[in-house]
Formats: sequence, C-alpha cells, structure tokens
Amino acid sequence: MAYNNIVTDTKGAVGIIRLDRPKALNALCAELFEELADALDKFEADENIGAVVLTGSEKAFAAGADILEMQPKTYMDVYKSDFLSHNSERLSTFRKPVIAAVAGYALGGGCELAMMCDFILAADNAQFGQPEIKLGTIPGLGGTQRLTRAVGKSKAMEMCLTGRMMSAEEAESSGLVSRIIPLDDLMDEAVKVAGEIADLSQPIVMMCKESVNKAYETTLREGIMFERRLFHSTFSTEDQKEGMSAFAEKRTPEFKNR
Ligand code: DAK
Repeated sequence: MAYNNIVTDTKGAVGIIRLDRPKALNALCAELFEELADALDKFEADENIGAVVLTGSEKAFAAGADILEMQPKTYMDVYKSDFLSHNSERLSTFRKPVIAAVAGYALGGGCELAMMCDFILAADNAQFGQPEIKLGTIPGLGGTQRLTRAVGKSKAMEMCLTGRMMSAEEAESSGLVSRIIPLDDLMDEAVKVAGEIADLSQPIVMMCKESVNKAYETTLREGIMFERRLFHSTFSTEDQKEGMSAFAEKRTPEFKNR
C-alpha cells in the first residue's frame, strides 16, 4: 500500500512511523488511520522488528481527527459507517511495544493516539489536550477513559470539560508522559530506548506489555494472578534460560526470541 499521510522507516530492529500531513498539522483523516493500521500490520508481522516509535513533526504529533472531514457528517453517516472505528484502534491491539515520541500539539485524537502507545516521551514543546468540547463534541477515541486513568479524575475532567492544553512539564508531573526530552534529541532518544527494548527477548517483552496492560482491565487479585501465570510461563522459554545463564556466567545474553 502506498502511503500519502505517513512515512515509515526502520533503524535496526526499530520500526518508525511518522505522521506526515504537514498542511493539516497531521490531522487524522480516515485515510491516515488506514495507512497507520497497514504499517502496524507490517511491523507486527516482521520478525526483525522488536519495537516501534510513532511520531509526528516538530510542530504537531497530531492536532486531532480531521475536523473538515467530520464537519459535513450527520449522525446517520457516522453511526451507520461506524465512523473511524475500523482502523483507529489498531494501535491498542498491537503486540510489540510502541513508544510515542510527541513534539508540539497532541490534541484530541492526537492525544488519544499517543495514549494508546505503551509510553510517551515528550519533547519540551509538547502540548496535550482534549479540545473536542469546544467543537460541540466529546473525545471519541478513548480520551475520557485513558486520560482519566493516566492523570486521575480531577485533571482529566478539567481538561475534557474546558479543552485546556497541558504543557510537557504538567504532563510529566501528572504521569501522562514518562519523560521530557529536549526537542532536538527526541527522536534519537526514542529510537535508542526502542532499540534497547528490541534487543531483549520479543516474546518476553510482549508478555510484560500484556501484563502491564492487564492492570487497566481487571481487579488487582486477577491481575496479580495473570502476572504470576505469565511469570511462570517465561520459564518455558529458551530466552529465560539464556538470560539467567548469561547473568550467572557474567556475559551478555543472546536472546533468540524463543
Ligand atoms: N483538522 C483539520 N485541519 C486542521 C486541524 C484538524 N484537527 N488542526 C489544524 N488544522 C489545519 C488548519 O485548518 C490549518 O489549515 P489551513 O488553514 O492552513 O489550510 C492548518 O492545519 C494549520 O492550523 P492553524 O492555522 O490553526 O495553526 P495554529 O498554529 O494557528 O493553531 C492549533 C494550531 C492546533 C491550536 C489549531 O490548528 C487547532 O486548534 N486545531 C484543532 C484542534 C482540535 O480541535 N482537535 C480536536 C479535533 S476532534 C474517533 C476517533 C478520533 C476522534 C473522534 C472519534 N472515533 C474512533 C469514533 C477525534 C476527534 C478529534 O480529535
């Protein structure tokens, strides 16, 4: 599939997806979501890729769903076509780690897309927000749910009800992003971290991601049991044998993804 709205690249075992619709600050049109889903399918199927970085431009990660695409649609249009549902959540089912490298605006669907990634590295100029309320609508790609889980009810409620933007500093102090990186270093750092993850055992990394995500979906006791079962199952892998043997033998492990 030829891409008009994204650019993909690889650096070693890291897949890179750059949102690339500069004229509209990377607004997320239906075609962009389709391309993103296609790129994720390809990286997921590629055994040489161990982690992915999703990024945008220095000015905008993404300024939300494409308002001009939505503007003429009626309720029947969006309900009957299940507007934007088909490809927009592909990230949330992607099994390998995805780091969002966010610079500039991450608004509406852009903020929601970043929150679907496993963690967010923010440039110092990043701004996060859910401004849909100002358009007479509400977040539609998980913003009311993921933002609330990330930063708590009070801050999420304020942001969703007012549309106020959050700076990188505020996003870090409230737990929305894992770290702030100087803008010029953002991609190098994101690719470096993704590379470190990609050098680990892919199946164990996937299990770890699954287990952390379980914390959002279940009771503490069930989550701990899920983690315990996965922990035990790592002992059935060659990579656990290799990892622990390498430690005992004071050498670097060579994981085989088995
Ligand atoms: N859609 C379409 N075009 C956009 C856009 C957007 N979201 N954001 C910016 N643009 C376009 C502008 O129209 C402008 O185009 P031209 O006039 O040059 O042709 C160009 O990008 C540059 O924008 P500005 O001139 O406005 O640039 P500024 O630096 O002055 O302002 C801004 C930057 C980000 C503050 C401003 O552009 C802005 O407020 N943008 C809109 C932000 C916003 O309201 N985002 C929320 C959109 S609603 C769902 C999935 C997803 C969603 C819903 C459902 N399902 C799965 C069901 C998501 C919904 C949303 O995100």
